[in-house]
Amino acid sequence: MANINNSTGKTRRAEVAGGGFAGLTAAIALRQCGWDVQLHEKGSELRAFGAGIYLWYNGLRVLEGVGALEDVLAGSHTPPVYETWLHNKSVSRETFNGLPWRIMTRAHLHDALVKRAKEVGVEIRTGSEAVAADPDGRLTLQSGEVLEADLIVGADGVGSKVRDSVGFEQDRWVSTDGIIRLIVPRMKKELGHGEWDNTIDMWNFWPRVQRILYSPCNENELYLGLMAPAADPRGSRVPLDLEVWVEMFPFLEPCLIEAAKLETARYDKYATTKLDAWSKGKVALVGDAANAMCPALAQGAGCAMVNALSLSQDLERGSSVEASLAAWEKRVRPITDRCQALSGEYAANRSLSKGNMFTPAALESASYDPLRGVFSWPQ
Ligand code: FAD
Ligand code: 5PR
Repeated sequence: MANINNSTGKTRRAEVAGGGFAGLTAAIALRQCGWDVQLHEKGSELRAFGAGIYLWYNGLRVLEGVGALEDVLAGSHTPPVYETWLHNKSVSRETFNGLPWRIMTRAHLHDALVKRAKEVGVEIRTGSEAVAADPDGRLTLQSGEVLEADLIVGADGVGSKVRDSVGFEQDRWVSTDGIIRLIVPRMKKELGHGEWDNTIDMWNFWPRVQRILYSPCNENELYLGLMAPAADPRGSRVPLDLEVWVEMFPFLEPCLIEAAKLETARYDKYATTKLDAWSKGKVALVGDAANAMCPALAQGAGCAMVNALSLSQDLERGSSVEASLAAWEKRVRPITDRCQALSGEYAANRSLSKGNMFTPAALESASYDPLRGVFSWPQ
């Protein structure tokens, strides 16, 4: 299906900067609508950074829409229960009224999207860094090359050069808590008796603030998020300070020993970005470039993917690219804004430690179905 530019008579063309979850989703969705799409990734290869990721119904529906759901479901996991512990006692066991959700490694999700992008004919350029964009529809690369297009998508993450070159008013801040994220072997046998297929969010405020978010990704891989305040030198140390973590979580020792072996571990603080607008002229921003958020509700990638897919829907409906981008932001941004605000509040107040915090408001964005434009799931 060709998607024709009325003034040039040619198939409409999009240049996408960034090969993360947002850029790949946008590229596939546009391509499926008949656009010619070129995706630029500054890295020398397409790969995912980080450890594990949660996707909820919204993200899973996007995957269905872009034709990558089957690949993602194979080799990922839905825990029977999302448990919260406070000082090693269970305070809640949530199942979200049957709302579909899934945990996977980031590499697994990324591989599926890359495979699909290639299948549908997205042209992928690695080692290609975008340095500037122009609302008239131009993307400038580090190499000096200038590309003209009907649409420029800035999906180049929280430090977006596309965004900063165009100039948006922005509000950015960084949190006081941070996290070490790792993938380790499940070690099921060594862990012994316990509901180790569950997600378990283990909070401790005494004698120190330390939390482990235990998240099985599949039979073999476990995603661990080890949280401590940035001001705690031992809790935030990488590679891991094994002693301080085993002391607090002795029952996880077999996994923590594996975690401490990982030399490449990083401690990351949470970044939030809020912009006055998501688009200017023919330039649209998606994902962390537009709305990085705290991870408490595990919705950064989910919202990014919904917004990337929705962009292609509004471009199908609208008259000009500029008008479609404005309509897109008006339609989907309130969902992301509410999610970002609540996620930030939860992170600041460490609210998840209370348990039963996945209220209908907290699950609003997670329950959005971008294919039908409604907040409901099959029950
Ligand atoms: P990125 O993943 O940052 O991708 C940007 C890509 O662009 C990269 O490949 C980069 O190399 C490339 N790039 C950068 N600059 C340029 C340039 N100038 N030119 C070309 N390419 C460029 N979300 C969830 O949905 N579920 C979760 O469970 C979850 N957990 C999280 C846990 C933590 C601790 C954090 C911090 C975030 C979490 N998130 C989660 C949020 C999620 O990780 C992000 O929102 C999501 O990855 C953003 O994707 P993106 O494609 O916008 O950006
Ligand atoms: N949920 C998830 C997550 O990865 C984090 C948080 C909540 C899935 C951070 O790693 O509260 O920070 C959180």
